[in-house]
Amino acid sequence: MLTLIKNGTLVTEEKSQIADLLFENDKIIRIADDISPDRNMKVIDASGLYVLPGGVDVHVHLDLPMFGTVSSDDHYTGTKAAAFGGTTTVIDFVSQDSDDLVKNVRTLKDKAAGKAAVDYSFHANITHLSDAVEKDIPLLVKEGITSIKVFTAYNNRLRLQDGEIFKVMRIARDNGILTMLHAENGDVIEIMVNEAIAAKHLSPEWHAKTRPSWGAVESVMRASAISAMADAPLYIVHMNAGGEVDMLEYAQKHGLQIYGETCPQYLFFTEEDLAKPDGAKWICSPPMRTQIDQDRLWHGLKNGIVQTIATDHCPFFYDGTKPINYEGSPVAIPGKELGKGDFTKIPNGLPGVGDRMPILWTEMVASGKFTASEFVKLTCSNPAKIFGMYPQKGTLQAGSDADLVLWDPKKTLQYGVAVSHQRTDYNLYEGWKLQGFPISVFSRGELIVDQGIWLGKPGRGKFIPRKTFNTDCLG
Ligand code: DUC
Ligand code: ZN
Ligand code: ZN
Repeated sequence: MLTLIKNGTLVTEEKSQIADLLFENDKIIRIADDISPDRNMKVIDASGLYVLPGGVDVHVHLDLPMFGTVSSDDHYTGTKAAAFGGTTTVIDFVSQDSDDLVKNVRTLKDKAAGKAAVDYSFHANITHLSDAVEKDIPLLVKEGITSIKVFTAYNNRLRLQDGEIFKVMRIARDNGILTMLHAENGDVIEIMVNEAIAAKHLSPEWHAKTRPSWGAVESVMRASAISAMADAPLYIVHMNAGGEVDMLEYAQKHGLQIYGETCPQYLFFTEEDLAKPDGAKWICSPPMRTQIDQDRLWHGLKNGIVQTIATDHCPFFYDGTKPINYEGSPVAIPGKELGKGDFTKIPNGLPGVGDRMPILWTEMVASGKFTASEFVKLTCSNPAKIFGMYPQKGTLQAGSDADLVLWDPKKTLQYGVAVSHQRTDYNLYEGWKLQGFPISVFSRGELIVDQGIWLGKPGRGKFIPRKTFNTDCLG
């Protein structure tokens, strides 16, 4: 089956051009100034529309057990929400539930397979190190998994010691695996949380006060130094503090191969949001910071210091005692109310996978601050390149998957929970006025969202085995 998209403005990380794009079944086969339609082709007139590669969100947590509940989007609802927002590939995380890393991966593959509605992959968390685990890390590559995440926070749960991180990075480097870092200072957090509890400082703003940004800054510096000593590449997830950007820039200036990711919540909100009556909605780890931090993150994005914008999508209901209507049925999942009166019991995480592309388009492209190509670079192509999926994902090229978004730059709307499809009862961007929105979304050539109508199905998404890390991935 051939489909011709005519007269759209095609956007890649390099340029925007009015051109025609032809795809056959699941692959783009030709891009040219003028492709003549023939009678075998379905023709779509995209005059006045942008044609973007499907978004690539390399940081989501679907169906993740936490705080005695579970993140409220599973591999179906989360990938459906992604699609509505113009994202057609997501990367979730495999928890180290046992020391058999391959078994953990296969269990999550089985769980996601019947549910995912867009394509997906996984990173593997390494949260406990032993000789057996060290031997298992290289086996991840055969499973199609070429990135692992380590933590300098969550003492006695997820954290590795510095020497262990050093060892993991060397094994990763030798096997073409990219190490990712959750950068916070676990020791300081533990002390400050205990002190806050003792002093009965239990409201949500204490979540940010007990996780100071200096901990994130020193952790980025420490891990950069470890990556230098291990001669291994490093990717810093969910950057939130201006000082992290400073450290990243310092490391990059010293020739280290270090990449950075931030997320919309760190670009648009501050710790003051936690002090609102419904501040629990903004609780995530790391927390949001200050306007100065936001400004430095934007500077990092604009100047190539920070390479990607993902979401850390990990939604919870604000009030999980009250059902919402989801696909015609009532759904209620315990959420932020679990921590009423005690911030340490509020599930950490926010919705975002469906919000990312529309919110960022409005704030970056419609505002005139970034070009459409810069937007595509940060949300599609750089993530695909760094994580071994390019050019299958993240761009428009002959041979790429036909993951396409027809984006209407003139469409205006008031955004919020009624528009987004994330399975939760609130939206952080409630009432925001948006300019520009995805109207049709194709995943591997299949039209899955059309003018607000859902045409996708659970289980149609495929696991994408990823290539090993390429030191030259960003050229
Ligand atoms: N942070 C969150 O807020 N939730 C899930 C995982 C994470 O790193
Ligand atoms: Zn993290
Ligand atoms: Zn995360």
